[in-house]
Amino acid sequence: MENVVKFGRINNKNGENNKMSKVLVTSALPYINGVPHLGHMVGCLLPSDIYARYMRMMGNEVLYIAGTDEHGTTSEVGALKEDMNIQDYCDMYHQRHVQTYKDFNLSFDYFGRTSSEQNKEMTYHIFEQLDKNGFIEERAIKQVYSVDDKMFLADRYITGTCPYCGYEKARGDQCENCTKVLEPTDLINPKSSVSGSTNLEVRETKHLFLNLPKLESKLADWVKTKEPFWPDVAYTIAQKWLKEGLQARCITRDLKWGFPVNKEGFEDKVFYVWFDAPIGYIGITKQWADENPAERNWKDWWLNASNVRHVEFMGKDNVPYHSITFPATLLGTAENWTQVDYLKGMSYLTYEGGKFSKSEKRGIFAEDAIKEFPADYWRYWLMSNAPEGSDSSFSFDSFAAVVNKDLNGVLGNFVSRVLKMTASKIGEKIPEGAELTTTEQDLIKNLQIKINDYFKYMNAMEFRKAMNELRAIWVEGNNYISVTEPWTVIKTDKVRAETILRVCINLIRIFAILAAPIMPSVSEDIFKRLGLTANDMPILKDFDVEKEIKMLKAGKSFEIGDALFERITPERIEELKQQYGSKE
Ligand code: B3M
Ligand code: ZN
Repeated sequence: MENVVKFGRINNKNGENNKMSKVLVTSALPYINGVPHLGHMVGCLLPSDIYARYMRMMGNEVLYIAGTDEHGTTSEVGALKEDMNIQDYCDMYHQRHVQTYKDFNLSFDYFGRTSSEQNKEMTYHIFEQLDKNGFIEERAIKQVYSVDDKMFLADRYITGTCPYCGYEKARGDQCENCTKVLEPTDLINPKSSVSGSTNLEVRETKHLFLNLPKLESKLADWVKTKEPFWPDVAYTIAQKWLKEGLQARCITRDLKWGFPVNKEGFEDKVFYVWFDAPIGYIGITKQWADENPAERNWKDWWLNASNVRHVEFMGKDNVPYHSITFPATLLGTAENWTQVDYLKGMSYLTYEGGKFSKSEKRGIFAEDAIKEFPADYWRYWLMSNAPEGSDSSFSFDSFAAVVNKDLNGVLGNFVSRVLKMTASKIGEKIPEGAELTTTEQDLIKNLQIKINDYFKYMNAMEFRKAMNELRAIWVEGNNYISVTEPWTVIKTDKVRAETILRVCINLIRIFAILAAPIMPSVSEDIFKRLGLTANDMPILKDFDVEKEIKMLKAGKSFEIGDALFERITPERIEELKQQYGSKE
């Protein structure tokens, strides 16, 4: 079979180039309740950042947008549990999200909120269009009302005994034990998981539904056009949903926290969180545009926009919303909205073989992670072990092994060895030396192949493979210095030794450039040692090793600096395991 690497819209299956220069990158919007753990980081936030950085370095115009997903029962219940007013609760958590992402060096052009005025405006507009075009219908449904909590309960906030397997903590939407899908009314001895109250009633209430069946054929046609571009996982999920036939979806809720429905007779209800959350990508772009009037208009990215390639990152479970529900919502408006061109769905990260759990104090949360080690250590480990295709597991043993071996042992060691050797044998300046030999020509050839592969995988968002190439590129440096032995050569041929060290220092620069999307701080740090700034960062497109390896010229001074990475000791690993609740 032909080996096709899918490139989003850059190349289709036939390898045809259809490159566009405006790239709109979005990460699934993290729920506001609670703080993100490493699984959230690697599930959409970090890969989207790396892709956005890489696309910028490739010379594209990038808009990278995300924000907190603030509405819904989870927020109401979260605020209730922390005994806070919901607005204060959201403001506080929004700040914590912002701080954490800043600490992790996520390069959003704007990180907004789904609760913003702009998103409200956008949600109302899209709803009105859908209603006008006949895609909204009223239906009466039966829902569980908790008399003591004074609220309708979302299905998952009702627990009871599963009628199929007898599991006592089954939720109203699904039994975790036997995986049967349930209706809350199926549960034996149901109770509210908000207060534990059993004083529950089934009440009939009127709601609004998005008539997906009516949009189905239009949607199916649209999905079909994506076949050459979407990754197989996303395309298969979308096809499966279409094959099973779409159901109308309820887009309103009996809650207080959310956007009040802008339709007569429904003013006491709010839009369902999954209705306004994806619209949030657009609403948040408008927030950005309103605050940065000098930048482009939000419409240049979203409405009747030309040449925009929209790439979305999300956890696998979010794929149906992004490939079916949201695209159908936009199609139903009959307006020309930017739709998703490529969806990257990630699997899950487990913690030492189990689940991350805040309540059980198991797992390392992003806020704590950053206190233990610099962001780049996490960024590198997470992307090298990204749950692509299948789940992956975090363990401190693996983390320490990767930091010690790849970062400290290969990259860090090469940088310090080369700079120290040059400084002590020749001086803290790039040595003069002579012309390159066939040894260097071979090195250039090998590196060019590996670098092309690295770009190929980054384009295709195959991050684990990309990280393998990056590591292999660093190893080339170590191999080169082992084979050429400048420390021996210098005794008999100083000029040749200088040439080798000059090449090595140029390799350090190349390594820093290539690592920049993954480890931006380390990259900057290396640049500083070489007397370079962000302005010296080249555009990666058409990266030519032959040319790049000659960029740093003789006479330019450098600094050795401290070790780039710290070695993690076995004692430290044990401490971390203790502190963050590892099972062992
Ligand atoms: N907040 C679910 C999640 O974080 C949801 C994503 C919304 S994307 C529009 O997994
Ligand atoms: Zn069950």
